[in-house]
Amino acid sequence: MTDPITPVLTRNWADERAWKLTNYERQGGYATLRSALHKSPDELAGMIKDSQLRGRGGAGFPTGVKWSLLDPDKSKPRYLVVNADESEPGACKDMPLMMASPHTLVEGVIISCFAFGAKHAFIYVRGEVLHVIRRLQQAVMEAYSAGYLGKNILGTGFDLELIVHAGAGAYICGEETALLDSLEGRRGQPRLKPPFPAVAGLYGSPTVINNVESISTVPAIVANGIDWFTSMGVDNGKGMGIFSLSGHVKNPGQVEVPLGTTLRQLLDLTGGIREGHRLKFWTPGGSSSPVFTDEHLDVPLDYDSVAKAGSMLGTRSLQIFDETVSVVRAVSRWVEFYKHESCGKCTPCREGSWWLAQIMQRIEAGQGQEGDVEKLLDLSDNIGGKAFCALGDALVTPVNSAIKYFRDEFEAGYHTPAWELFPYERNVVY
Ligand code: L3W
Repeated sequence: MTDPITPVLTRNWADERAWKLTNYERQGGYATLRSALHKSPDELAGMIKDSQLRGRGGAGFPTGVKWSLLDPDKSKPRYLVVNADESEPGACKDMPLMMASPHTLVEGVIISCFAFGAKHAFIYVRGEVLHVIRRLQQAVMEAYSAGYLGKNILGTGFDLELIVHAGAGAYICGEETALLDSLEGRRGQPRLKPPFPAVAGLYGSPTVINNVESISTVPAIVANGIDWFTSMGVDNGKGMGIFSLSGHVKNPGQVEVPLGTTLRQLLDLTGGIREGHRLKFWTPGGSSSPVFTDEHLDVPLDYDSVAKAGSMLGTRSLQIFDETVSVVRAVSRWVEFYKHESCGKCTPCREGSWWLAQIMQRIEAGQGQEGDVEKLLDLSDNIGGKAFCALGDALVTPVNSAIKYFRDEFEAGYHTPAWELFPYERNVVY
């Protein structure tokens, strides 16, 4: 692999005050918007479809196809909602993107809305990240002052209002329909699909919901063309993506590379596992994805290859754990997280997460009971695919996969606490 680093979205992250409008414009920012507003909306939407850009928020649904599924009835307003509720344990790509380069997202929002005919857009940001909310609000104000937002944008007759909306700190509001409920002022709980938001979304109107990174990629595709974008990545997974590495690596952080790059290559690029230790397990897509091991070091990190290995590519949140970590303890923390974040709407997730957490805690404490592993698997079987939304599947995925690869460690928890098996864990204070 030659020069795999592909700085597109991350290109100006290291620049001084990259987030300021003047600095963004100095780097060519908003030039794409100026040219895009002289193209036809259909041409722009066609470009995104032909680029084969797939959603960067988790599910990987083709972005241009999603736009084309909007209800064609133009009597209702259309909305764009940017899902900036990044809250998955391990996920850290949208927040740095918005901190370093909020105008890339704002420019993407304007071009996208022009392409599919929306006059109102919302960026729904996770409530806990006040610094990101302020940074975005400042960028939006700058864009209004410069005539990129509001009425008659750049004299073209196109109007767009963009609102930054802070959530209240609930993980479930990253699920797109719970996000809509929250945005409408209700308690965030998932809605039944269909109808999909493209038909009946915000206030019952056709709504596109896209992830921050997906929308931020739009200006680059419009500026550089379809061939440029499709020259990166693999079949069915075109372009580049921001991967976050965290945990026991020498250099945690974000790295932007073509889809299909492997963890082995990413570790080579970033300095590898911390000195004197070896990889034990990792997640390809945050805590909602299965636990992978060193068997999976050469799995290309693209949608299809990761699916073949039994996972979703998800948010490309690579959490890396070395041999000092108890897998039981790590999975127990994630299960606790899902129990806390379960919205309570459906029984399998509400009750099941509680039961899973109870069993995980006693195994972690060395007080597991004969048959607990079978109980975990049975419970998982009654939650996965049977919950109202994807949170149920997310909850059981790390449990099932950890048992698959580390069953011995779970069974050792019938008599030995995790912190005795892994002395490093004794120092962990909660
Ligand atoms: C119109 C159809 N639209 C599907 C749309 C649908 C959605 C997208 C994917 O999330 C993972 C999960 C979580 N007409 C359509 C259609 N769509 N068929 O395509 O849909 P789906 O159902 O495959 O996935 P999903 O349930 O939306 C699945 C993760 O995504 N997740 C995402 C969180 C994202 C953030 C973020 O971006 N900041 O927090 C939440 O559940 O892990 O595995 O848009 O409407 N016939």
